[in-house]
Amino acid sequence: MSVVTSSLSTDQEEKLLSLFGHVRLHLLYKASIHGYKARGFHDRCNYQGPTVIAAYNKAGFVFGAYTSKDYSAIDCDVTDDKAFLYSITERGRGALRIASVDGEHGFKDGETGPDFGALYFLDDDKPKVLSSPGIGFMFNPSQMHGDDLDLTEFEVYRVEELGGLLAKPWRNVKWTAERKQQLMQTIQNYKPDIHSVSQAKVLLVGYVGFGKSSFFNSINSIFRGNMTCQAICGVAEKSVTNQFRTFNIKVGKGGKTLPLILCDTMGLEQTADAGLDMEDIVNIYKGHIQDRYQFNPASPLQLDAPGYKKHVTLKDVIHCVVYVVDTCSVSLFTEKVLERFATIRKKTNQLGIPQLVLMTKVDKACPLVAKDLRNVYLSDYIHKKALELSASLGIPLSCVLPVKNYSHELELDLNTDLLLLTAVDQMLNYTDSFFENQIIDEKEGLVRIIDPYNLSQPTFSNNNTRSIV
Ligand SMILES: Nc1nc2c(ncn2[C@@H]2O[C@H](COP(=O)(O)OP(=O)(O)OP(=O)(O)O)[C@@H](O)[C@H]2O)c(=O)[nH]1
Ligand SMILES: [Mg+2]
Repeated sequence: MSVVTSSLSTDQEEKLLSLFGHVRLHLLYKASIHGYKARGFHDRCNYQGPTVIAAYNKAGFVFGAYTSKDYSAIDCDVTDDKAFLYSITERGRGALRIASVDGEHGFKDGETGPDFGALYFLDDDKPKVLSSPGIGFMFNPSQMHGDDLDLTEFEVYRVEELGGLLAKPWRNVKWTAERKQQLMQTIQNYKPDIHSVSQAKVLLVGYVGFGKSSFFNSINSIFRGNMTCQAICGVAEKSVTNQFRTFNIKVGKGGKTLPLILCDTMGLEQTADAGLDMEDIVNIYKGHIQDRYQFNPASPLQLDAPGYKKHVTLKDVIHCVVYVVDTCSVSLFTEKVLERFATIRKKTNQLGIPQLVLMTKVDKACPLVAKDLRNVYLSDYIHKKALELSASLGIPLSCVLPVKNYSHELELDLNTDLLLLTAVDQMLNYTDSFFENQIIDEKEGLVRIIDPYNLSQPTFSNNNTRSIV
């Protein structure tokens, strides 16, 4: 998903949020990117539920309109007793809020730009506002927009209720140092059931900027005991990671290597010719792509290319796939994004690879969680997002793991570590399921093992162990 960022300053955002209860704003439409066109506005903002407009002018005003009703362009007058106009200035201490004159005036829902009567935006598909105080809403024009009707930017946000805290957590976590030690030991002692494989190979897949590289860095930091940044992270229009990386993790500096390899990939993108390609994903799954392979979105790795690893064994293939999703983006998934996930899931299912979902940035998504990470399974909002994600990706809720990655901290934090380690523990459990699925036939102490990739001939072992050579 390409990164379209809000033009609201922190101060402006705070003032705008003060007009509501406990809400989050999701940017749906930004005219400087999507065009000052009524059509573009309706394509992105229709049927989105409650929305708020933020129009900017050179005079330094941010002003607009809130409606609790859908835009739908069906040419009718919409009544809305919750609609209001507002204005924010640098100088003003708070936000000016104007309710409608009759207490129920909303907007005219046609194919034009948003028309609240007193304020009519994107007039004639131009960066302009028509101001007619008295039609539905009454205000002083110099207070509303400083008499400057030319727009420098125009944005529409979905307004999403955050809710409060649930009476009971939907998952139990022991927030103790003992539990952290226990998880670290379990992870260090992990041993795959198949003798020829010594490390679980877990692949992180997700859209640009969702937190894949940060997850590896966070796990690496926990086992190192201090902050690390081996994988490059950041925010950019295109994927910051453009190589395939298979990361080993050591316990302490130069210590024992964990029985886990975290594989970081380039991010997925909306356009077909950009970001990680489906063919490359399959090649990664099958173990054909080597560490540090430089992705080329225009052309997936060919069979005869130098980076292509022809001879692979079960230790080279991916044993567990983790879809990394930014919690803040869950309700903004487009049809295209969902289709892309469905295609990847179908292929992953065909190859019999277990799948989990890592829901990152829970701290950014919910202020109650930002305040205290232990609210993660109590936050109504995070619970709703987990349910929404599970439904839209078609993955059971039990496979959805909310985490907060390290992003700006200088020191480790117990609660952050506990969520991250719980996620890794679950990845190893799922990896076991992958290995267990290799066994299809047991008789008289003989264990027959197959692999979905036909990497080696099915073998028989008569020593009562599950082993493959
Ligand atoms: N607050 C917060 N920020 C996060 C979290 N995870 C990642 N970030 C930030 O999000 C941005 C993107 O993170 P990356 O780890 O680079 O994302 P990525 O999925 O590897 O992105 P690409 O390599 O570009 O595909 C960085 O600025 C991170 O610091 C999180 O859990 N909480
Ligand atoms: Mg990355």
